[in-house]
Amino acid sequence: MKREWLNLYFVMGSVDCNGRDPRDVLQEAIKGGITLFQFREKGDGVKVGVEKLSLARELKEICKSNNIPFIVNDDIDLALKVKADGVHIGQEDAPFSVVDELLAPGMIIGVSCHTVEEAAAAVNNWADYIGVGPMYFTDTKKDIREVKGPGVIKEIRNAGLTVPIVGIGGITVENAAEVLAAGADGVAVISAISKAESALEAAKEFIRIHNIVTN
Ligand code: 3NM
Repeated sequence: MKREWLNLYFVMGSVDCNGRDPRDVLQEAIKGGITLFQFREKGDGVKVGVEKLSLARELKEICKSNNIPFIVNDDIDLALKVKADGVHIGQEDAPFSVVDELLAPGMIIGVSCHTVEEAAAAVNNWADYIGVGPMYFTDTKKDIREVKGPGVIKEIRNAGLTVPIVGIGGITVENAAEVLAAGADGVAVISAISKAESALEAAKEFIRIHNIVTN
């Protein structure tokens, strides 16, 4: 995978869009400049079964026609069915060795990590990138770990790990620069884009900040 794909990683499911159509929100976010998309259908009132599959297919098509890689959260079966570009797994999901065996060759594997130890283990298992969080408090995910801030990313970099990293959890245009300055390649966000008045403008602002901090 390309490290630049992590510049602005938009994560979203049907319940994250304040009642808006997730297809419209994704299309706006793409126009605003997101570089990677993850379908994460989690929380109360989510779609299941054929409805989940059909939404995944539609979002995948939107990504494909815009050359944005499409990642599926946690659901390997779904990822394979829609021919996703990759999967993202948490520490509590299926073990890496199991996931790796099920995936098609070349698929991206991202792993959620919360400590230097978890990051080192993910790297040993050939994770393509890691998501480190929660950077800040968030209401979007109910079972978040302790908020440790961007310092964890600094620790991971200081331990010599060069793995592609995105920070996640409570990231907004106000604090994204700190996460990038700590050594992240990019930020992963849900609500700051999915619930923004304009997903397009929000995404544009994140990209502007990324350009300032990394140039
Ligand atoms: N993972 P928002 S925090 C999906 O800490 C997810 O690993 C987290 O949503 C972690 O951008 C989180 O709205 C929710 O805060 C991110």
